[in-house]
Amino acid sequence: MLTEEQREQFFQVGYVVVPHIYTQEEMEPLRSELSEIIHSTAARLHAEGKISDTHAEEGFYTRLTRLMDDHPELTWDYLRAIEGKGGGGHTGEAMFDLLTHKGLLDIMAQLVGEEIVASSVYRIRPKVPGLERGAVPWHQDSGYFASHCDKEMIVTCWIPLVDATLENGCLYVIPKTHENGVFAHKSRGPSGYLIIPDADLPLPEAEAIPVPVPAGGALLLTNLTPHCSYLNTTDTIRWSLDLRYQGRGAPTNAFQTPGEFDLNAPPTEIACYPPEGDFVVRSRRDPASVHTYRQYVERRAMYDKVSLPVPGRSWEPYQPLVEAK
Ligand SMILES: O=C(O)CCC(=O)C(=O)O
Repeated sequence: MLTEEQREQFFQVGYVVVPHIYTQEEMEPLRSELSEIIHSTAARLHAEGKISDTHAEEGFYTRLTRLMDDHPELTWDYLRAIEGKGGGGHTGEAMFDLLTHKGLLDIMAQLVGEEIVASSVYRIRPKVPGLERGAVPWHQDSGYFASHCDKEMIVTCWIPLVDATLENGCLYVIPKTHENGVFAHKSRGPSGYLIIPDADLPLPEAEAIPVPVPAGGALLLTNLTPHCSYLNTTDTIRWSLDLRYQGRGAPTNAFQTPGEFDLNAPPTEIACYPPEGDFVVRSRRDPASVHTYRQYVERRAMYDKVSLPVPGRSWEPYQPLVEAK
């Protein structure tokens, strides 16, 4: 549970670090699930004649690096396999166990109340040394959500599976800037990230704070807290999860099918991120509404098959400033 001081820091400063949520043993099944995905992807690429060495002798913190070093053009084959197809995300049982971990949900209840919906926007990030996509530019998570949700609280739980340090690419935050709404984001193109350009950052970047987090601990952020991360300069992979939770009062599609999506519905009925399926992880009022593992997998798969628009937000393309000669 959060202390009163930690809870206060979260709401007043926009972030807080909780040093222990998952034990090493609790994280191990997900590591195994991900290792198996890497193994089967490498085996498939080998069978297709695309790679000659599957680096089977390497472990969880180095194997992807070797595979990507050999064949950078296959980077997305691995990333897609790990992240899950389309909007579905990885839906292994170990992932579900971490998403619904009692200790984590007890903390979420302190921030969003006892009726908790897991945002479908959760990610698994293997920040491979030197991988350009590993560096995530300044943004607020609300930059990715529909604008009618800007005033809702959606908590990001950023959880490293290894100690996150300055060297391997921990997150940076800008404290006390989460009460000023959503800053202008720009789009970096179809596969790229959103970015708040330097000139629009609420503080000089130099005043941002790096936030190291021990393995299994969490950095909790509001959806309006600006954050970013830089390249991993070590020789091992910085694995992390980012999970998101909201109260049931915030717009959600946890009780809809993609076929029921209606762009003209009242905003309260349009999920903050409609292309993916939210799911209920705790309800004191209606325990029967909590999605089981099988229901969660079905919901995620259902949304995988469709492509729904995010209403009300279209950011301009990003034009980097070109220095005058
Ligand atoms: O893991 C990272 O490096 C970036 C994560 C992030 O930006 C997020 O969770 O919103």
